[in-house]
Amino acid sequence: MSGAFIVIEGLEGAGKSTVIGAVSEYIKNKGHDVLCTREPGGTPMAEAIRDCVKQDWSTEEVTQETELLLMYAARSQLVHNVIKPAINQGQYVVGDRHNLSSLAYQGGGRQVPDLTMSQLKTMTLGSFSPNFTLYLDIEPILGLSRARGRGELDRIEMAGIAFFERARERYLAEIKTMQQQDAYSAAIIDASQDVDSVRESVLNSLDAWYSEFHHASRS
Ligand code: T5A
Repeated sequence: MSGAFIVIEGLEGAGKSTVIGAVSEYIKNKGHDVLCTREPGGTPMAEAIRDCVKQDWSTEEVTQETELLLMYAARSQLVHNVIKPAINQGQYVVGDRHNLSSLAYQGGGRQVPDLTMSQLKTMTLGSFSPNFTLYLDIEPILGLSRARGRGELDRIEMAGIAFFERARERYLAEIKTMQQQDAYSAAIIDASQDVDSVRESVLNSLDAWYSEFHHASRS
């Protein structure tokens, strides 16, 4: 039996890492093996790319093309070497970020043209896409203040507020399109709530998706 790919998305400080444990726990309780991944990262090479994209290169400008290509290089390594093999073995993969992050940050935030985004996606992932996306929606000001409370901001987190407003707008637009194509493919969670309420909303949405997914894969 094939597994599934569940992705948690959202801006900085939305609470993705905070809810990932609850998502994994839910899936394990349903009797499945779970593998958690993060992007960029998740293989030795992709983790090296993560360090590279997050660090501040001070005097050297990181071009938006470099940033974009590094994100897709890391994703290609992870999907090919880890995610697809795990799903084929029946595991449920829970991803902290995936392709939607690139659409939001590089497509929306950095304003990389749509054609470039879709060409790169097709080249590296083909038709591969998550079974379910949980988008934790938060105003950038609140998310960034949470991220700041956690420690120093990295290179991407230091982009201006307008960058994150554009990223959020793109997230919301993409999620809307996904839901129009398949109502069960994605859910929006109000991430400005307290931790317990966010967790509860996440689990309710996950439960609705799981019932539908399980039902569809049995019939
Ligand atoms: N990126 C990534 C791209 O530009 N393009 C891409 O294609 C990809 C894949 C990744 C960076 O790379 C960029 C996006 C990022 O800038 P990262 O370290 O993985 O770097 O960054 P984030 O995923 O954004 O990690 P964060 O830790 O900032 O966000 P999380 O995981 O959403 O937030 P979390 O859970 O760590 O929480 C942050 C703080 O808030 C508190 C937590 O305790 C923690 O202190 N918190 C709450 N406080 C109050 N109420 C709640 N509901 C809370 N939930 C969490």
